[in-house]
Amino acid sequence: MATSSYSDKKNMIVRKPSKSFSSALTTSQFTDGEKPNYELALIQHSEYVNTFKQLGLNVIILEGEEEYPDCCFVEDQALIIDNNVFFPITGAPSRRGEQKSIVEIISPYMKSIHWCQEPGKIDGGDIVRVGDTFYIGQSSRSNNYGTVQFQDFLTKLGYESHIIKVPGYSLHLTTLCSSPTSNLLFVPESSKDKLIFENLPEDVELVTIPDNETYGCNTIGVNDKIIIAKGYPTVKKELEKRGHEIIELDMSEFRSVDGSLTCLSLFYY
Ligand code: CIR
Repeated sequence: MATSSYSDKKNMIVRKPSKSFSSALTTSQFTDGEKPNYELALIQHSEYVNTFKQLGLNVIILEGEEEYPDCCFVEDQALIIDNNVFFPITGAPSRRGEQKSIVEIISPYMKSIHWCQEPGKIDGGDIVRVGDTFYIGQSSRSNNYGTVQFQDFLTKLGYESHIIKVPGYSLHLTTLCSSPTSNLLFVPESSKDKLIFENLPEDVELVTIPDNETYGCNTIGVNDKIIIAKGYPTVKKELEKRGHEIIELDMSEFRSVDGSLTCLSLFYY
């Protein structure tokens, strides 16, 4: 999840794809509209989980909920910062029921609990943390009321944050960029001038990636390794050039329904 820092990932919550996964919402941003395969998604999901387990994380695995085809994308349902949680009202009404089980499982571990208020809407997929600066995307899923409420929550926690417009061709901010370490930010070439990262910390290097590798810009840094989606050679090369060890995961089934690496997890410590 894009709100935890590079070093504070110890515990993780994931949810298996549900049997209805092939009906998940999609803009077909990355595909020609083909439906994902549930069985293959389950295999890819278990590889994802095993990777984090091998990296030393304690992983809580929730079962898929059939009435919610998008329920494996837990990132959208809770915005956790230093074990304080802001529960959003997700932008897609069909996904709101997914939150109940997440609230139950996470709340006991949190220092404080906050709730988004109507008419605010915000998805976890619109938050990108770069070091200790947060960028909050306004997108088709996250409106002004929601992003301002979340910004207020961050301010109370002592963090600087900036609202950033997500271009209409992208579902979320995390669909376009990620910060795998506290001083790297990956952005696709043609989105570079559209995403205005105000006050980007001086030690952050912005790495541009060719547009045909946009999906690969979503990465996760954890315990000295960087997890990337399989099939994005420039992303891989740019990270290896900087001395990082890479783990590649096949994400084909999640990609077809706009789901990236970060979308499948929530982290806390
Ligand atoms: C949706 O449209 O809500 C899902 N199919 C994809 C959600 C991806 N989540 C994320 O980027 N955090």
